[in-house]
Amino acid sequence: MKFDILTLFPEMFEPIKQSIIGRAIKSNKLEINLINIRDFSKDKHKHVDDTPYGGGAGMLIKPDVVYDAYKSLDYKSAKVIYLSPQGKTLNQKMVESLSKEEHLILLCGHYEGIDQRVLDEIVDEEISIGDYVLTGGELPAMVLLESVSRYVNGVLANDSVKDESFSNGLLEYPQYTKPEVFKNIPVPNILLSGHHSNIDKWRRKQSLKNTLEKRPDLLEKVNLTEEDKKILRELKIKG
Ligand code: 21W
Repeated sequence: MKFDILTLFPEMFEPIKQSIIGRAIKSNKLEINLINIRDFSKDKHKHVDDTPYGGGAGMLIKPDVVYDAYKSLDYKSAKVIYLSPQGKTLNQKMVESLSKEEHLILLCGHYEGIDQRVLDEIVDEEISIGDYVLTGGELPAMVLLESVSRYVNGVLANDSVKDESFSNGLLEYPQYTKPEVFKNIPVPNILLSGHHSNIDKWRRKQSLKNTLEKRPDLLEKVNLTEEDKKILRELKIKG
């Protein structure tokens, strides 16, 4: 999978090229290209922004500079994503769906934003990472890059993806390792029993309990079996 990232701050992306993502780049499962929008400036002082028509604070990135940076890419079969506070909030469904794309172009804004005309011309999808204010789209682009890359075949050991929070719509069950007793607290007995179908049942119940206590909103969207519903009724009665 290929990511082209259009940004005024390509250096911000250095750390993410390490670790799991770094390994996936080396084994050619991921290709990440950083494009400095400033390289497409039209003047000798390398300006990329200007004051907004109609007045107001701050500066806007000029449309022609962004357009030329975009046109320098092989954009024909790519999906262009603009990281923006006005976008749809990223969730795991969107992450999984984006991981099926061959080529994403991520456009990061800074300052007060980007001239609307170039956005209307090139952007396919506008995505936010949550309702809080950042100074630019770079951290959101890294969040998207990291979350989507985990779903690209061969980037992660495969079964760590399917078991985790949000993939089945529920929170995870608690996990334990050695020692068997810590501060007088034993590991739940069932986990030492070797009875795998009982362990699976116990874990499902713990997932439901965790979700009911911490994120009850998730229970509305998830597909529950009749057995799940029965367990939830009992958990609600016990309180
Ligand atoms: C913050 C850009 C505020 C624009 C009209 C008149 C990308 C982000 C960002 C930023 C404004 C994301 C204005 C969660 C985020 C991002 C920088 C508002 C002022 N517009 N997800 N005046 N939070 N943030 N513009 O901040 O670029 S995805």
